[in-house]
Amino acid sequence: MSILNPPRGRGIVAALCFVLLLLVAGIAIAQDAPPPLTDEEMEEATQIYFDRCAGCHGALRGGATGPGLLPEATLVRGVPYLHAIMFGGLPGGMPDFGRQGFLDAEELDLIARFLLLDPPDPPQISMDQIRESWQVYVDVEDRPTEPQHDMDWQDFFGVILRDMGQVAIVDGDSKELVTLLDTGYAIHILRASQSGRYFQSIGRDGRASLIDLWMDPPAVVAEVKPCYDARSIESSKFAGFEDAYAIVGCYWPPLFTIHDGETLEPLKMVSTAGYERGAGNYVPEARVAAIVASHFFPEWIVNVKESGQTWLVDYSTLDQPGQPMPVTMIDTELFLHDGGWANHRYFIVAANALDTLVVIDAETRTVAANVPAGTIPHPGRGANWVHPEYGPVWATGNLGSPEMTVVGAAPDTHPEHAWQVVSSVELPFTGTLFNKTHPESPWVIIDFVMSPSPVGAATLCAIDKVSLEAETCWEVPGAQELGARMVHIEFNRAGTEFWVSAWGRMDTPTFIAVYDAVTLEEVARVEGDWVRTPTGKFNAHNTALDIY
Ligand code: DHE
Repeated sequence: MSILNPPRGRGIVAALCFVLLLLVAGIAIAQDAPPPLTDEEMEEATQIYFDRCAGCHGALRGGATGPGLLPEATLVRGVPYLHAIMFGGLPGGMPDFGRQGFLDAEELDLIARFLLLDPPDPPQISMDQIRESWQVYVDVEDRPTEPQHDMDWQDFFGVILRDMGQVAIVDGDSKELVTLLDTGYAIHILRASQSGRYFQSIGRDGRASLIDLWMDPPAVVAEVKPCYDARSIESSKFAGFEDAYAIVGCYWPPLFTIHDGETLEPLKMVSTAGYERGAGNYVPEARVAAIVASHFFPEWIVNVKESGQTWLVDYSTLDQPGQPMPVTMIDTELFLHDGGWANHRYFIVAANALDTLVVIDAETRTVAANVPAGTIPHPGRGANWVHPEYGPVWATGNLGSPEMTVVGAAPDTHPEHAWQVVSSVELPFTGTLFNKTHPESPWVIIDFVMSPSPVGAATLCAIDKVSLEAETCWEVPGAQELGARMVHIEFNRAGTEFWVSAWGRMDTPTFIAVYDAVTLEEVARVEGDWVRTPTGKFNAHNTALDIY
């Protein structure tokens, strides 16, 4: 294990010079008339854009996490500029698609030319289409009434194999593969039902799958595809409604759908297109970002990115035909993205492009505070612990600045620190996507997966929960050699170990590194031919009970 002292200042200066050069070059090579694309090129470019770019820049290219890419912005830059940015990436989180080998020179050129044209209209969807996509593979009455195997299913990890379109169920104890399941394209997240029995997965292609962990082996028991592009899924968790419903949050079309929790039967679809908070501009592409299930009311907290609103969607009347489904809209902030519970009461969501955290009090159903974070905060779900001086705190990493932002999170017991940044922990790299902790570990572990430096992307840091310093950072052996980035931390049920994925290319198996949660020694590697493009991992127990 080694402490790293990378030349951060020099890296930033070099990156700024690169951008400056490109800007100058962009002005020099600006072009007026967009070059034509054939029908085949248009089809290919639309698909690549949808798969690789729409998440950050929007299907309609209006911008959100990344800048808008409409012709008025792209024409003044020109093809070589756009090509260079897509090849090499940018420090604020723009991936280096070319350097990583995800897009070749021809594809980069095609996308650059595509970006000079008006965006094509993406397709809409109807309830009939959603119903047609719905499949129940194992009827509820044919499912087991108790676990059919002896393994500790509450300590199962659902591991996303992103580009394989698969979820691996891995035993947290033996670290053996239990089963491999086919799911949607580029699976994004898993969530667990309140009982922990079911994992729900959502793919970028909008395909939602329900995985029953009690079956031997665990299996996909139902599927539905309510949209073409999605990032979020959650189940109902309020007492009396455990496992009863599921909600899917879509990017395109911009909507959410509600499903039966045990069959995924589609019950409702609600558009989120609407008017932006404040300015009141109409936003046709107001996408659904993070969703969490309240424990205070039978409702989901649904964040609508481009209109800057948080909707409280009440599911208590869904089983009463003819009754209204109340939706309460709160004006919050533009560009809401990901977030998690603080102190099990406050949902903190990053308005990432505004460098702000919005705190929503789930008990009073109001905005408790807006907190300034670092540059482009990206919490995943964040990290919770009790600090001896500041009391309960919650922390996020930042994509664009080398720091972890720690926020006081207990207005009742520590009002003087509540919703204040009590520490900005200095880190060696930018590019953080995720941090995580567990009550049993003295550390908050943080990644730098989007660091433009290969060393940074292969590095993890452990931050002492008391001193609030990055006590130790280490480059994970073997990651760089495999061209892999260390991403997403998850603890086991007991909190004695944490797992981190080495996210590499589809053609090469990588590994998941397992560390002792106290000594930080690497204790195991999950390996095998099946370990390809692992990203997020979700422990059934910790995910069901929001332990992070
Ligand atoms: Fe994610 C969470 C959106 C890129 C892995 N990601 C989320 C959430 C949103 C989101 C809205 C919160 C869901 C919730 O809690 O309900 N992610 C986006 C994007 O729009 C973005 C920036 C670009 C895109 O095209 O998708 C994006 N995300 C990525 C990645 O590149 C990652 C690393 C790998 C991948 O899947 O492509 C990635 N995102 C994750 C993971 C989580 C996540 C693992 C859940 C973290 C957790 O611990 O809960």
